[in-house]
Amino acid sequence: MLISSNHIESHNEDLLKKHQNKLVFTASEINDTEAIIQKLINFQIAIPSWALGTGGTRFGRFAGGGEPRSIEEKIEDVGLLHKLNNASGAISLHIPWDIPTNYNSIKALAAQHGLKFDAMNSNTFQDQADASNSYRYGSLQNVNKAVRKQAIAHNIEVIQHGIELGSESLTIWLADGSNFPGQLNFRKAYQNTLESLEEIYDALPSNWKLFLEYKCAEPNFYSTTVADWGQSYSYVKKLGDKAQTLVDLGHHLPNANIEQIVSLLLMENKLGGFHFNDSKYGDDDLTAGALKPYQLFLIFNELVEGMDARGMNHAKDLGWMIDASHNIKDPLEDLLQSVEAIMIAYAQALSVDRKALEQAQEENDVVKAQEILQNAFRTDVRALVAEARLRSGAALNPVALYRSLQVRENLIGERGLKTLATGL
Ligand code: LRH
Ligand code: MN
Repeated sequence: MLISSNHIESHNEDLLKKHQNKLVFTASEINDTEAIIQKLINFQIAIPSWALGTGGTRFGRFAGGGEPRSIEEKIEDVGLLHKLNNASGAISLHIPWDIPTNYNSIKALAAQHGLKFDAMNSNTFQDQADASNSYRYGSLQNVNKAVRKQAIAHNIEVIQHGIELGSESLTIWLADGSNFPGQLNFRKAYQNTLESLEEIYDALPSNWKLFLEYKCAEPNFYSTTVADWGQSYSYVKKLGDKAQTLVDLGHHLPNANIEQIVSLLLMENKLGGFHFNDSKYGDDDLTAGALKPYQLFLIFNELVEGMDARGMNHAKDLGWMIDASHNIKDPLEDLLQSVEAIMIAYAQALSVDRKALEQAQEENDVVKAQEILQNAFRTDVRALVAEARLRSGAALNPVALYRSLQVRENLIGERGLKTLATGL
């Protein structure tokens, strides 16, 4: 299904008056709205290829219908999102869930939808049917050298796919760890993992980055070999400048101060990027900003402060990706909501009066500092995010247009009810 510019224009016409009134009011409340709108226009969030179908849990999966059956249909679905919000200009592939067979036709199709290929993701947490070795007891940490070699070879193969598609980064998330005390020698597991990562690092092209994603638990429930920011940092520090840490918001122990972790990794120039989502209990992979919008704002507040302190380009110098799984929502509506929540948090962080905040902090005026931050969080910036879409030819209200055009119904018509997308 294709969404035309006419669809967008007639949708926007109906909403324009109300939008312009809100924009005028918002511009009267916030300084530098033009600069903020321009930054929002430049800000692109990569969509995970593994989150375009209905995910499930071990207790069940409730398919929604019209799911993409191939990498081509996944690119079309991300193209739909990008047409609606002009903020989803990249797709992040997961190998072997999305092995590109014909690089040129895949690249041409992506370009047709205005999409780039963001970080490639390897998978050494599932055994492939044709694999000679199992990852049952881990991959890069495994006591068995043959298993480690197989996992290293897979990551190098993923880099090759990425080079062909124009990607410039590899995300490695390792399920490796243990379920019981005594099962693993932590020192040897660390050493095996480091030596294996060094071989993968040496295979990176000069302009590539390696993002090492940490996670506190699942699928291992006693130890995880890259369990937190400190362990990921210790690996990427040893590997070299092309290696950085990836922060998945759902991968922390309860009550972790993620915004402080972000601030430190930025200072160390070891922050590579994000997997945005939200959670209440574990790695719930729910819609970004759905449960903890203030935390998402505080993370972007540290990002804007830390990136400006280093003169970094907000849009280009970090990997902005969503990593979610949709059990009951329409995957495309869920992703539109996540992009919106991320854009709102970024716009709120850009509207913080930094000079006043710095002065309040220098004077230990704790109340004033909180007032400044919460004023930004409590300011409705949605008109700025919508204006950025309007100026870049997208929809003022993407979810509303998605529904009024009956996109899901059309996809079900094209693909059927029982289609199953690869991924989570
Ligand atoms: C692990 C993770 C990782 C992906 C997977 C799909 O929980 O966040 O980023 O490889 O989800
Ligand atoms: Mn992730």
